[in-house]
Amino acid sequence: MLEAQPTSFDERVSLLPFGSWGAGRPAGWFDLPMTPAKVQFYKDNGFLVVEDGADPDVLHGLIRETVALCRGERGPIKGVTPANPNESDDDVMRRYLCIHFPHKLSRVMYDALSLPAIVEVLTHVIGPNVKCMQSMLFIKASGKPGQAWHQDEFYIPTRDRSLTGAWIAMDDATVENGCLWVIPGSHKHGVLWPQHQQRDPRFDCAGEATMFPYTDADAVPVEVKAGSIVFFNGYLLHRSLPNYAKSGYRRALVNHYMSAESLLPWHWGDKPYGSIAGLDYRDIVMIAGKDPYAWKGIEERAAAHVRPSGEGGCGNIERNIEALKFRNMVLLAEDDDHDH
Ligand SMILES: O=C(O)CCC(=O)C(=O)O
Repeated sequence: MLEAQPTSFDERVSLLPFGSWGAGRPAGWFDLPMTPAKVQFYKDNGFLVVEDGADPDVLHGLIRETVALCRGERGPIKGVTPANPNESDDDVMRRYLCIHFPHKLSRVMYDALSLPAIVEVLTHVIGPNVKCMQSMLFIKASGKPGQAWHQDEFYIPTRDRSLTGAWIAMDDATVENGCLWVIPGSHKHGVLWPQHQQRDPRFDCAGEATMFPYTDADAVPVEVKAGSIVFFNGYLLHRSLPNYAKSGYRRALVNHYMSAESLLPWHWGDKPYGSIAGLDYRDIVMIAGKDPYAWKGIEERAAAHVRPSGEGGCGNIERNIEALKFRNMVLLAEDDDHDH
């Protein structure tokens, strides 16, 4: 468990919930529809927030599904121990920091990939044809660590720099409970900064971006109300700090998207392609427009799994293969049971 109190916030930052807002919403907090000025804000800063992007029904559904996934009630998840009936939802949720690919098992999480607010923003900042390749469910109970500075394109390499995250806040996310922090404008260099292995106990991620021309003082907290959606560019430097609150969670469903025109050379280690230029991860969900590569079909390349502690980042090939094998093994065993 981490210490209850943070030690490294600088004096600019209030620990009172939404203390960073000052007199009102900071720049970049918007309603829909999108306008050229909002798109420009995103281009200049690399992020924006849409308040009420997920309505209360959607939020309740996501929270219900989070409990069901953690209890093992939506099917096999590598790393999830099915809960026994006398365990409380809290006891079960506290076991997991992050579950990758929840949309593979939960219809509600799958539907949340294409919430109207997400489609509206992404078709403005990416283009008319948008695909999703990943979802991650952060549960982050009180005491759980954050994620060190990183850029998502370091992990999910698009060919046209179109990677965009949509981070759906399921609880109010505050400085105290470990909201996102971003360095506005840091995406504009178009550079992927090298990663080093970090051992800071505040962070789960093993890797941390280095050598970038900013300091922590350039970062701003992105405190948002539950139901807000934070959109951020795949080159934007961002991190989160631990959940220092005495109780509760900082839950968020984070989905990643890109332009459907770009191939995606991601998780390809198990595929004997001739040239790196042809690599294209096809375990995708189209959320807007047309898929120019529909003729390739869709492949099953990943299964839901718990992110092992200390192995941050947006997944890796070994974990995906293990998760798929685990899921297939459980499903086969269940089939056998039914046959006998
Ligand atoms: O939600 C968090 O704590 C970190 C999320 C993140 O870094 C990401 O989605 O890339």
